[in-house]
Amino acid sequence: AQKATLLIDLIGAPTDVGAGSRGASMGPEALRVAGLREALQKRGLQVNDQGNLAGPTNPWLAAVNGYRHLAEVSAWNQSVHTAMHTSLSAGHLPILLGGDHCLGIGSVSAAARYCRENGKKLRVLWLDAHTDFNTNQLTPSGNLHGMPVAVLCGHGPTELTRIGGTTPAIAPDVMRLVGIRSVDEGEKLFVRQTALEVFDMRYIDEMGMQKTMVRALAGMDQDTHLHVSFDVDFLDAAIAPGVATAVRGGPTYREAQLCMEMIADTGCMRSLDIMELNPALDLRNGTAELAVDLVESLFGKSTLARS
Ligand code: NNH
Ligand code: MN
Ligand code: MN
Ligand code: MN
Repeated sequence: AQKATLLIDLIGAPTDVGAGSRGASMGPEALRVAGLREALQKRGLQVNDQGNLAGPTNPWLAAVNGYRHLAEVSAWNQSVHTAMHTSLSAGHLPILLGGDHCLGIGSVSAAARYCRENGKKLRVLWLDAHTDFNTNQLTPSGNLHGMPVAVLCGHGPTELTRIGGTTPAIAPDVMRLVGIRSVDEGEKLFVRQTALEVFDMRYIDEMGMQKTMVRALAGMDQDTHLHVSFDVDFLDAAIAPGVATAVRGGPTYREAQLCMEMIADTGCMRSLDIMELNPALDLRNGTAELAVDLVESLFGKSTLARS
């Protein structure tokens, strides 16, 4: 019932300024070409494509003080934060079309601020091969797309940690990371010290995706705002080549579908990021089409459900 009245805002953020390879800047257009708007409309949703946000170009410079392109990453995240927060405040469901995953800072902080202002509980599902929990001390690359979870938890440069209005933007216990299989050496210790709730591939292999998602979604109720941050490299490298940091051993097509279907079943998802899609590395836009297919499941498309 709530679905019929939901208005979806598509917000494009065409940048790769936080990544280690160029190309995620083309992600928003590839998702549009793959039919994202039409797929959502077919689910009975109203969709308003806001077009793309503007921001600085990628200067492609070396890291300074352990960060690449900090000023540019900050500018892009400010506009993402404002656009997502404006959409949420209008009662819409924003979908951020990335863009690299550094933009999760602006996006999740907007969801957190909206929850604070409206007395809602926040849950964040971080679907990713990586924990994205590096700091400038720990990072092997200086790329800020490897740091958004740490920044959101208050670990990072103030120009990024304060974007949501409070520092930290979120408590670590609202986060659930699913699909993890690539964590840098220093990052591992920090993840353990922080007691982040991580469902890595070992866990998924042993328990299955069904039990994994029951756990990751446990404790939510009708006052919970669920934000899903979907890094497309969550998916197994063999089915999703269109990402810069593909890692083998990820969720299969069926496991990913089940994950999305179980999120849909909660009825709690109120904001979504689709991140790190890199059309320069994709094959005939197939990874974009796969992402759209999975997003349909996130919005309730399953075999026998009302089409
Ligand atoms: N952990 C690596 C780094 O910090 C890679 C991060 N890349 C990602 N994260 N794509 O999702 O540089
Ligand atoms: Mn990521
Ligand atoms: Mn990743
Ligand atoms: Mn990534």
